[in-house]
Amino acid sequence: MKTALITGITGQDGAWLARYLLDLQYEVHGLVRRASSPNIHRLSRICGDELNSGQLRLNYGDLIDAGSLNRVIGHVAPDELYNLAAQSHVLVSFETPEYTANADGVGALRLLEAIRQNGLASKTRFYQASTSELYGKVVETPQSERTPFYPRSPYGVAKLYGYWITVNYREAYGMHASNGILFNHEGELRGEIFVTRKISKAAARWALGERSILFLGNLDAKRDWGDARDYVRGMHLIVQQAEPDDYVLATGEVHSVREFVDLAFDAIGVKIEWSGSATNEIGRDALSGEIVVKIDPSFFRPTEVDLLLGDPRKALNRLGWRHERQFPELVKDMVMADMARQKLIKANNLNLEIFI
Ligand code: NAP
Ligand code: G4F
Repeated sequence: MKTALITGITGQDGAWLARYLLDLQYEVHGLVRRASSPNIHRLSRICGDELNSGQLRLNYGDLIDAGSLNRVIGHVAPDELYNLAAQSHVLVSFETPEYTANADGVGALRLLEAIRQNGLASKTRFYQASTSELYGKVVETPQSERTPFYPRSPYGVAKLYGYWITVNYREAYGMHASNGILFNHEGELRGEIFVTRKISKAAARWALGERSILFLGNLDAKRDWGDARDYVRGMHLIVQQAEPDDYVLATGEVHSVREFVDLAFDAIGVKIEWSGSATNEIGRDALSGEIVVKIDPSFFRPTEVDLLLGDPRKALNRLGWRHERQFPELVKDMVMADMARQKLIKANNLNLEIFI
């Protein structure tokens, strides 16, 4: 039985990766931060039995606390360490740039050092959650492993350090350390302030009669959106390779935020009619004329990433990885999952914060 340690296990990818590894009979450990309210709702939903049985174990620690990382890594001595923990919101990184650098950049270094200092450099394989945000103001399209980086946010810059320190420890100490350069991936466990989940939740509420206006930022931004469950399968494949390396995981398809809105509302039978431009653009229900979407400039980023489109050919050729779930299906499933959740919340008068 292999042992894996996942940082960021309470997040979207961490929860799906835990599920995936548990199904492969791994013993899974997660690093969690202490929170004043329970924040393991994703794990409880999809790994509840294993949490209870002890096949999934949680350890307190924090990426900005080297001592805690040394202790947990020494105690678990994992065969595989997946570093998924991060302050992962791009706009928030402009509000908390120093913290983001500390957790997302130096955090990766702390983990690599903890592996070394515990004498595990030749045992523990390391996966770093790198990101398409590294390409930022893209210098070519589509973006591959050979495309130069040009990050456009404190988040992107912090992740740049994480990327290179992973490469450096691989080269300097012969560690099995790899980067997955992942393009956006979504699903029903996505955090609610990322644009896809914000839209799927708004569509679900609209369908259930809660007709509040959805305020969004840049509708023209284009992303290469895949399904998170396909991407955690790719993370695992990267770590299983004989030689460590860096891989882009992407769908190779691009869609705008506006298209996401169109499809999400289409899933509930509402056609959106767009009018106006820039900050005055409005999306209405074509049938009733009700306003569904408005622009709120506070969601604009000081420096935007206009377009991300990945070239996943290396992952296909070397790992045999490709995304399976198609974009329209992903959007529809997210809306349906939010509808089911909203219905349950309403029917049982549940506390939203704890349930979601
Ligand atoms: P997420 O849902 O925001 O989860 C982030 C996780 O990191 C949470 O478990 C969070 O814990 C934890 N965390 C944050 N700061 C920490 C700290 N200082 N110490 C320990 N844990 C900390 O993110 P995600 O979407 O699953 O993404 C997973 C990773 O992939 C992230 O590194 C992200 O930057 C990267 N990535 C994501 C995508 C994407 O499209 N999803 C694409 C490329 C790369 P709490 O629950 O306590 O907040
Ligand atoms: O959903 P987003 O916040 O994701 P973003 O910035 O692409 O970052 C995500 O993907 C990265 C991989 O490329 C990860 F590394 C990162 O951790 C995170 O998971 O925004 C997507 C786009 C942006 O261009 C944003 O400006 O949607 C645009 N947008 C328009 N209105 C909005 C909104 N984004 C958010 N969050 N909220 C809005 O109201």
